[in-house]
Amino acid sequence: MTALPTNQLEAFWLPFTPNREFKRNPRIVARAEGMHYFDLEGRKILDAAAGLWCANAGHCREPIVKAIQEAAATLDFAPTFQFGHPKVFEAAAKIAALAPGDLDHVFFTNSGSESTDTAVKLAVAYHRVKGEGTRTRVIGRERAYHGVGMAGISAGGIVNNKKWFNALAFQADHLPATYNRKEQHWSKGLPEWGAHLADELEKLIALHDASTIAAVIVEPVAGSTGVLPPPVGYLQRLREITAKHGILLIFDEVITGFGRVGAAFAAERFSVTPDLLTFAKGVTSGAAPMGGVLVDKKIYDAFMTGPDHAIDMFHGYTYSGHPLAAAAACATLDLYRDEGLFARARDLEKAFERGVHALRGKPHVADIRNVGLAAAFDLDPIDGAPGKRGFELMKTLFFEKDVMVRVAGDTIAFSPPLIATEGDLDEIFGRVAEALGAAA
Ligand code: PXG
Ligand code: PLP
Repeated sequence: MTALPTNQLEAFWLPFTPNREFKRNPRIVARAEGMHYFDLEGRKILDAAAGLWCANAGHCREPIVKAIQEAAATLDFAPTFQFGHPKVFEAAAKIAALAPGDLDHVFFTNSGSESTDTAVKLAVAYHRVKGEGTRTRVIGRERAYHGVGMAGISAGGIVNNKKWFNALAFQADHLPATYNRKEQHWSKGLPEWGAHLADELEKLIALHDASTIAAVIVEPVAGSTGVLPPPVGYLQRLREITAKHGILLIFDEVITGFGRVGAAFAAERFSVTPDLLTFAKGVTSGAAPMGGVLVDKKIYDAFMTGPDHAIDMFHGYTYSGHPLAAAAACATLDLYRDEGLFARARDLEKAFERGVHALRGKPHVADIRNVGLAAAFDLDPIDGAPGKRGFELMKTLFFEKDVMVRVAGDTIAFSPPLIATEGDLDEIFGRVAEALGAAA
């Protein structure tokens, strides 16, 4: 097959995509292996995005494929409401073993969005079972992405994801974004400027009172809005302030988890342990849908107090801990360990940093940021057409330079699989440099 039947293109409404434009000249991938996608005609495309921040182990890795095949043939589905199956316990134990501090328990979901909903519900419910039912407010941050569920759009900080749904969302307040181009221009890794922005939390607490606040949720590194690493000391300060006021701290590690920042979690890399930690994507290297929330022991224990026959938390998804996803997670986590991929990401970080910052000075490149194996650059917007320059560059890279990147407005993001070689990184940034040059 060299093209999709045109009568099939219409039915699928692609998420977060301009559908009419897409369907005029679709970007279709049909196969994947290691660092590459292949289109319908077999054209090889270098994956500089791990798909969508997912395939940290690379694509179609044999141990993961085999685990899913075996699971499908052994136990297709089993409920986790009132029943269990071996792989879901194994997966939870492996994930908890990777997590810092007392993050000892895992509540499974199927996506990052469900993980946000779950974490927020657990936070509010925790305060209630502790006798502090007035703590219901959630504090998010400007420029945050926590998915598209109701908790995600309420706590999130992206206007286009919120504005049509305000009537449905819950009331949340927001910390200021940590990015400031004037103060942080061209910084590599964590910017020096900005730790004081965590003190804005004290102002929100003074405004609302701690007794009304359940949790603060942040991405340790904001991903979707352009890879915004936290200022040095910022996360530590958020941790101190939340602890002082009895507010739970939630890290959304849907992107930063499982090696993306050169450690199992950003919590480990930055030595700050939250009370709840959400994950998805890399837990299965994207090979099966799975997400979840790592829960501190004190929170879990607080729910284990009712009568023996009574349900301790009224929450869960039919597919929480699905056998295929659980098998994929176990195989993925073993692969990360056996190939030392988190350490590999850390080792590659400097070469990756050099590669992306070499784009400084190319036409229209306005700023560049990086941490771990995540990086992004902003392009100057075209007057009157914000997002167009980024969109066109993404298409040029895909169709003419055989590279897949992620675009968000006029920002281009990179998050290659952690199996990338320095040669792969040279290829990626070399081809991007060519495309930028041509766009001048
Ligand atoms: N939290 C964070 C921090 C995320 O990055 C979600 C929650 C939601 O996960 P689900 O599985 O419901 O999509 C995400 C997802 C991008 C991009 O362009 C990022 C995500 C998803 C799609 C695109 O950066 N992150
Ligand atoms: N809608 C209906 C009618 C259902 O029966 C269920 C689950 O049983 C759901 C929604 C929720 O689906 P899920 O558990 O996959 O989130």
